[in-house]
Amino acid sequence: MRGMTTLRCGRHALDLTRPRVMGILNVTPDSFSDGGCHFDRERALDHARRMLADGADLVDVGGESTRPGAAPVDEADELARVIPVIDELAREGALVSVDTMKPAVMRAAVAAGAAMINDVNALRLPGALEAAASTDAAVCLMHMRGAPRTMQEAPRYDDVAAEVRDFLVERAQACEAMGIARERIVLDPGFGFGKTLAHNLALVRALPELAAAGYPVLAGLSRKSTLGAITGRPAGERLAASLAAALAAVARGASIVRVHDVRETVDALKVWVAVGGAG
Ligand code: 9MG
Repeated sequence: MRGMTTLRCGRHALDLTRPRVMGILNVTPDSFSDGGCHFDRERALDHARRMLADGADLVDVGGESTRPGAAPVDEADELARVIPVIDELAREGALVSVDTMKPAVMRAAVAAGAAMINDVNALRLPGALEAAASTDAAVCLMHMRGAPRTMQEAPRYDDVAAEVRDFLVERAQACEAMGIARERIVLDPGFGFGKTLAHNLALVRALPELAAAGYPVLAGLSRKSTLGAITGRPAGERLAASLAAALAAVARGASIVRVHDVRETVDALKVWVAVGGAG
């Protein structure tokens, strides 16, 4: 099936004829690779503005860490972290995504100006599908096996690529049945979410088959432990590995990459596009 060229995100239309960059903004005290350094609201806003100036097409604002082993966050705390940041960035004209699993946070975030809901749980919490359907935001449906606290405890699949693809297509169909237009849906294999190194590598190789399902694909490999396992480097020293991973993902059909290092990723993608992309 032919891929979609425009993603409808509320009042924004994201042209996907070239790869797009989602900058990561963790408004948490415990996020895995930036050590919670954007927990302070003003610093978070400054960092978001920096990423946008560096060429980020959208910013993903999260108030609950999803790193392996992370503990859940109270709804009130999550709202207090993300809503003022989303409100300000949206006022400034940015395309803002909210990274949340909670229906109440989805509704409040979109009311505050978020134009995408990024749910690592693929709208599976009770009320999440309804909450997303009540908005005009795009939805990113990610595959996760288990929950962040336990997901890395010996994950097993018979055929990881087929199982992830089937799950995501089933979730996309559930969205469409609730009235969420196909043009608002993005799929994400969920690198590192209940997957071993071998699973993650198989999923990168299988990105063309996922993209062939006909929905845009988002890939998040930036600084992840898979890259640490390959290179032997800690999270803060995975820039080169993250750039290679982003290029590998777009070369296999990903339309959006979710990254920490926006400026470098934007440059790498400019070169990739200039030389003719996948060829
Ligand atoms: C919140 N979050 C952390 N990693 C992610 C990934 O790979 N994809 C998406 N959509 N969200 C993620």
